[in-house]
Amino acid sequence: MRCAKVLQLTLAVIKPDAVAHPLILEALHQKILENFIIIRKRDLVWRREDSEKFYAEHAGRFFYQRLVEFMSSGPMRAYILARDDAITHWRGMMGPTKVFRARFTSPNTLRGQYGLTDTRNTTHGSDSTESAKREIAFFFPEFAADDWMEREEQRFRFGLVEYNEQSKIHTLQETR
Ligand code: 3AN
Repeated sequence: MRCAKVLQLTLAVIKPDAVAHPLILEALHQKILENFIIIRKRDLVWRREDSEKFYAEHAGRFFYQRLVEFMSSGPMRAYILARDDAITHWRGMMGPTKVFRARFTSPNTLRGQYGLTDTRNTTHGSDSTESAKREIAFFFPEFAADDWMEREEQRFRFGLVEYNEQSKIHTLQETR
């Protein structure tokens, strides 16, 4: 994938409802591959405290307990994704938060296709550059996003990017 515009990073998560189904997980991974450079990928399980911390802004809302329990109920997969306008692009692919609305108004989105309920809605995506930075640090504490933008962004934009079938991420082909 070659891109003339500056690459933006976003955090994408495949939630436990989708990771529980290998075929859905694979379909989502393929959709991501068709649209993004995959910078990092991590499979993980949250403790309840992780879930509470991540969704602290929703504390007190009627769906909070349900959300916190669900997000720590099983394995999920997080990605750092890159492309131009990555945040908006991934959120567009996800579709509306509410699955029944998504099915009706945006049936081709990921939530429209695979979402189960408003809580178990398949994917998460950062909604701004600030939240992308915070959320990338939450899932990938060792990843220095500012350094990546400074040192790697142009190399990924103009270099030869290849997909590694084993690690399921993109890497730069070394130039000799
Ligand atoms: P989004 O994930 O689309 O950015 P947010 O940030 O408003 O949506 O909500 C975070 C998560 O909280 C959603 N992904 C969903 O799992 C859950 N959630 C939001 N609104 C509702 C709702 N009305 N009922 C149940 N769960 C909800």
